[in-house]
This record gives sequence, C-alpha cells and structure tokens, in this order.
Amino acid sequence: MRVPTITPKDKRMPFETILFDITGSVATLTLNRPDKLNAFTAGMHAELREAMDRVRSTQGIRVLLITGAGRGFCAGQDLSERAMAQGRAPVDLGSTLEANYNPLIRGLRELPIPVVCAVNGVAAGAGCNLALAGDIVLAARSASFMQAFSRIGLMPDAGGTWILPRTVGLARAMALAMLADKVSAEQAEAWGMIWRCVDDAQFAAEVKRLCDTLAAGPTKAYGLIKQALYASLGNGLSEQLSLEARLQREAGKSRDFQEGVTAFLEKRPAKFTGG
Ligand code: T3D
Repeated sequence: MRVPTITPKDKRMPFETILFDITGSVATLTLNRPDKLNAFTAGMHAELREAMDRVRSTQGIRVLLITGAGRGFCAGQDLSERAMAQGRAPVDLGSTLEANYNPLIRGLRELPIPVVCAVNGVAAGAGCNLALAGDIVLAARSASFMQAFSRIGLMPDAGGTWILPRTVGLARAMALAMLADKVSAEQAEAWGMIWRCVDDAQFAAEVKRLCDTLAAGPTKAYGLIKQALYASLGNGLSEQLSLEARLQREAGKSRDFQEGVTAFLEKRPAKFTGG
C-alpha cells in the first residue's frame, strides 16, 4: 500500500466542524464550533475520525496538536442531540461511547507520536477528558476543567475515570466527578492534572515552542516513551523492566540514537529525523 506523504494539496481539508492543517511536521486539529464552545456532535465525531485517519496515514507528521476555536476548548457532548422527547426511548449512551468517544481516546493513546492538547478555554465533560488524553497538556491561565457529567445525571466517560485517579489521586477524582466543580488551569497544574499553565498572552507562543521542540525530537523514542509510560500504569516492576528492555532494543536500532550519540561525541546539537 502506498503511504501518502505530505503534499501542499493535502495541507488543508475542508471540514465543517473542525479545522485540520499540516504545517511542517505538525498536524493541528482545531475543534471549530466556537458558538457552542466546540461541543461534540455526531458530525464532528465523523470528521474527527477522518482527520485521525489522515494523521495515521500521512508519513512525516511528528506531532498532533489539538485545540479549540474561540473562547472554549470543548464543552463535551452537544446536549441538543440528547434532548429527550416525551415517550421516546433515550439514546443508548453505551453505543455512542463505543462508536465515537472510545475510538477517539484509544486512537490518541495509540498514536506513535506526541499528542499535545492546548487548552485555550473551558474544557467540560468529554471535552475535559479529551484534553486530559493529550500526552502533554498545556493550558492558558484563563482555561478551566470540569467533569460536568454529574450535573446532568451522568458519570465521567471518555477515559475520565481512568486518567483522573492516576493524575490527581482517588480523593480528588471522586470529588471532581461527584461535585463537577470547575478547576482552574493553575489548580490543574498544581494537582498534576496537566503539564503546565501559561499566561494567556504567552499561550500561543508557548504552544508553538512546545510543538516545534517535539517536531524536531526523536519521534521514534517519543512513541516508545508513550508505550512504556502508559503500560507502566498496569504493570508490576518486573514486567515493566522487561518491557523497557524490549522497547530500548528498538530505540537502540534507530537512526536517531545513532545521531544522538554521534552529536554528543562531536559536541554539537543532534539533528533528529524521527527514524
Ligand atoms: O451523550 C453521549 O454520547 C455520552 C457522552 C457524554 C459526554 C459528555 O460530555 S456529557 C457532558 C456534556 N457537557 C456538559 O454538560 C457541559 C454543558 N455546558 C456547560 O455547563 C457550560 O456551557 C460551560 C460550563 C461549559 C461553560 O459555561 P459558560 O457560561 O462559559 O458558557 P455558556 O453560556 O453556558 O455556553 C455558551 C454557548 O454554548 C451556549 O449557547 P447559546 O445559548 O449561546 O446558543 C450554550 O448553550 C452552548 N453550549 C455549551 N455547552 C454545550 C452547549 N450546547 C450544547 N451542548 C453543550 N454541551
């Protein structure tokens, strides 16, 4: 099968609810329903699937950046698609999770390149958990995080019940899920829910700096780092040591390892190509 490479023609795809752009080796996926704080619709999920397919099949993409248009990151499921008419059976939410949210979160987790979530504003419900599914989460100081689910009689989904106890601990995860309080970006950073929050004025520049750094980094090693760290959350030490040996064997065969060592010995910055 031919693997598509980045060409100018591929750089922009016409979507209605998201923007998708590839510049250099950074793919940017912007949720784009600003009037509704970028809430997910079935149509947006279909477009996200298509964009994710494109990321997976385009050679040369070394970072995926996810952000939101306007003042919000994402307000979760669009609740106008869940309005319940009297006497009608409710939507089977187990099915919508299996069809839409779960493949998205799994897809991000399994992508062998870094996923950066740049949280520009409020991230609520599944939008919050999409944000937290990034490998590195950077938030603007004015952004906030909210497990909004219990306010409408639901429990967290889109990976929230998995990630929260692991990042903020069970006590905070439980209270956040039950009380659905808004957590400021500063608090999220202090609790270890996200990597960093930065002043709004510096946010765009910091996001670019982070993506540029990752795009010029050892992509293969980043993929292995993802695999190892996420696997560690379910592994014992002995299993993890074996996994490290297996993955480091792969890293040791990479061009970037060769370049990294050569550059060190030649006392110059390494020029990683991602292979
Ligand atoms: O259903 C399934 O498939 C299962 C999966 C479920 C996953 C979920 O995400 S469930 C949780 C759904 N999300 C929420 O419950 C959050 C609802 N939104 C809010 O609580 C608030 O909007 C925010 C706290 C996020 C932000 O508040 P604020 O005051 O900054 O903005 P706002 O005025 O409430 O919202 C601005 C507009 O966006 C407004 O539209 P309008 O009136 O100007 O035309 C508002 O209705 C709309 N909006 C915000 N969130 C949603 C939404 N519209 C539809 N669905 C939303 N989730």
